[in-house]
Amino acid sequence: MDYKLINMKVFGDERGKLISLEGNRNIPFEIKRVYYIYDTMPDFERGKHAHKNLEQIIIAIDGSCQFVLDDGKTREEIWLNRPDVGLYIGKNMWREMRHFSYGCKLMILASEYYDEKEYIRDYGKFIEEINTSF
Ligand code: T46
Repeated sequence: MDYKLINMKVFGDERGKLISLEGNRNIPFEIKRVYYIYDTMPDFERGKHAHKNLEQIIIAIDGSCQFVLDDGKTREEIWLNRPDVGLYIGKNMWREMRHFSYGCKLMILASEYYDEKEYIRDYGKFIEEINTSF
């Protein structure tokens, strides 16, 4: 399973907390794109796709949600609920996002520019791709 949770260094004092994210330093790739997701209601699910050529770090800046991660052989559930923990997801990993808390805000750092062509949005095709490329 090509994913891991990364604990970010927190600079905290009586004024509050600050976390710095730097490409090729505490983020294990060059950051080409940043996007964020908010206002997703608890009954809705997102994701349900894989990427052929994309690495990402996802941080729950506020609130929580669950990620289902699947490499075609194993399926695991991860809760994201801390602004100081980033979820790294490598290439060829199916992901689903669900159980969004009210007010959940996710910030995502991506290794590539947006390219719809490199999404695999069909689970059957994902399994086919995994079996043909390995
Ligand atoms: C992922 C999870 C965690 C763009 O035009 N540019 C972008 O950079 C992105 C990310 C999306 N879009 C468009 C494509 C769709 O028309 O925004 C719309 C919603 O995207 P999508 O349905 O793919 O959103 P999610 O939340 O299902 O998935 C997103 C990312 O697409 C995906 O890479 O890993 O968040």
